[in-house]
Amino acid sequence: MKNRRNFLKTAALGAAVFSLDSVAATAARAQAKAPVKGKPIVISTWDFGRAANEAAWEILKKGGRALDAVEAGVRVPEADPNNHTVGYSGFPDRDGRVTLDACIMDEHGNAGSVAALEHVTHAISVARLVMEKTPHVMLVGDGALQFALANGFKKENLLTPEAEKAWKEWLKTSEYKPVINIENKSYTPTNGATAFNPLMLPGNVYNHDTIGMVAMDTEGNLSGACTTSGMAFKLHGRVGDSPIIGAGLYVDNEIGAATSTGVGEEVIKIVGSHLVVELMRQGYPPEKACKEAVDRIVKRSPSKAKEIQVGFLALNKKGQYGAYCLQKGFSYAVLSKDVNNALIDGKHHF
Ligand code: SD4
Repeated sequence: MKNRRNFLKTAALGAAVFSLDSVAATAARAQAKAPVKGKPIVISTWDFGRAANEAAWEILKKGGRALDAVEAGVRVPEADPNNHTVGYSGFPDRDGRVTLDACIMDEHGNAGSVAALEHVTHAISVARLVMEKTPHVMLVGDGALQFALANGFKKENLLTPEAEKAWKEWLKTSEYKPVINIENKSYTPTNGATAFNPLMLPGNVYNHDTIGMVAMDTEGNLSGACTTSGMAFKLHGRVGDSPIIGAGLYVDNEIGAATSTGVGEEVIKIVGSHLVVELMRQGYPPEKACKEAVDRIVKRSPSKAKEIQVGFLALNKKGQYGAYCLQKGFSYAVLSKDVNNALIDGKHHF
């Protein structure tokens, strides 16, 4: 009797799982078949996403591959000496070392990533080579550097005088409190992070944040890229969400793509970008999927969520896009035949 009850219970559970699976599969099939309006399209985080989108568009408009577009796109902020949160001239860690995190995914679900990479501006291109030339997904630290050098990248000094000055200023207090909306020049942190605010240093060049970019090409294929110097003055060896497949970026060519920006620790804990894509698989539109991921962070740590920024950005297979973030101030840039590289304010939880 007991065995029969157990059998029935297991069978019922199996049926429930099966039906959930088939709901998701049916929704995915419907999404994959739906006509795509407005492709090609590229979307990316923050206001510097606009310059990055322009570079991506050069490839997309000629019918090029989304993968090439996202790589070319994010290389723009990586090389920008005025951008202190991505690539060259990124803020260093607390030991004065600039360490970069980046990852990339293509339409086949291939993935490549580097973490804590030093001395190479274009971390995204190294990540792409990891994807294309090795049997691995992720290389870190000195191994990533050696791989880059063996593949023709030149060793550079990424620490610019401005970034070094900001680091030395920070050393006076050595207080590690991430500043919300580092791109928002008028923002005054509520978490007491007043002892060092890079935005207040002379020249006010200390703006912006991680770039995450997702794109769909004329073939309807999706790819994504994410690259950053991570949290300013982090512990040496700290890795954020940006190079972690599923956290800072995820692409499923049947469903959609998502990327994130903000305090990576919170994104990693909910495997944020993968969560957004899986929610889209279940039929959530992009903005709603991003909102659900943000809500998950709030639910996990309500008091911390008030003090930090996290933003998600998503594009589905139908060419629909959306974003959601914790705090006011997150913006994203959209470029397609119909949208002229508009900078859009992400809706926010608080
Ligand atoms: C990180 N998500 O390293 C990145 C950096 C970022 O606001 O977006 N900072 O956690």
